[in-house]
Amino acid sequence: MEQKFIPYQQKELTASEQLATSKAYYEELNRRRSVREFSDEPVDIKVIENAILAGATAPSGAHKQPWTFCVVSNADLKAKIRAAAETEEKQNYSTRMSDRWKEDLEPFGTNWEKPFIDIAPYIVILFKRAFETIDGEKRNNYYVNESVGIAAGMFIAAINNAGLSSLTHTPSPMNFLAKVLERPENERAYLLMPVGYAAKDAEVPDITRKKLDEVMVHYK
Ligand code: IYR
Repeated sequence: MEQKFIPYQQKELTASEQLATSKAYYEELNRRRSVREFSDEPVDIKVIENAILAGATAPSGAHKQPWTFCVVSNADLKAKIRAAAETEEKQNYSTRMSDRWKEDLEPFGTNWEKPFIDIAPYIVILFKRAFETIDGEKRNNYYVNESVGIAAGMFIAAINNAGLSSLTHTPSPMNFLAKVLERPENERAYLLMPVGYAAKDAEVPDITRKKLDEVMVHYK
């Protein structure tokens, strides 16, 4: 297939505008926190739709866009997902996770209970699409984990930008999600993200982020 090319119009900023906007954007993202206590306050579905559109602008291998964002607001489905997630997590915390792992998590106060799945107005389950079936032929997608990871990051940033909170939750194994949501065989659950307002009394651990010189190496 012949791909048509068109001129690209790059946004134009002066050097000082670049400095100011890059700093402001960093500060905006630096306010984001993973939240485990949500309010049940409703959120306009259009905000979620816009955040999904933002996530779905991510670059992807050969532009295959190998993602599906499933949005669950149905209470019965949320209850089913919570029950299945808690069953897996109970196993994780009691037998599957190493002592070192549990020690590392201890400061964050996580456990097998996942009430946020019922409480948050939306649960967004991001599926990666391992392959597409075209004319009855299975075609693998490319760099699926990388592509879907970037889409997740951009979605999370968009949710934060809209004044909402999210949590990246990875109950494992996650295959129950494809079953509960009756996803096609090419889709595998990648991340589960409750989305909504943080509870009024929500607390987050008092953590700091690595300094620039710990995360950046400049080869001049
Ligand atoms: N998936 C479990 C455990 C968990 C693991 C890590 I690493 C975290 O940063 C947080 C939680 C859970 O969601 O509780």
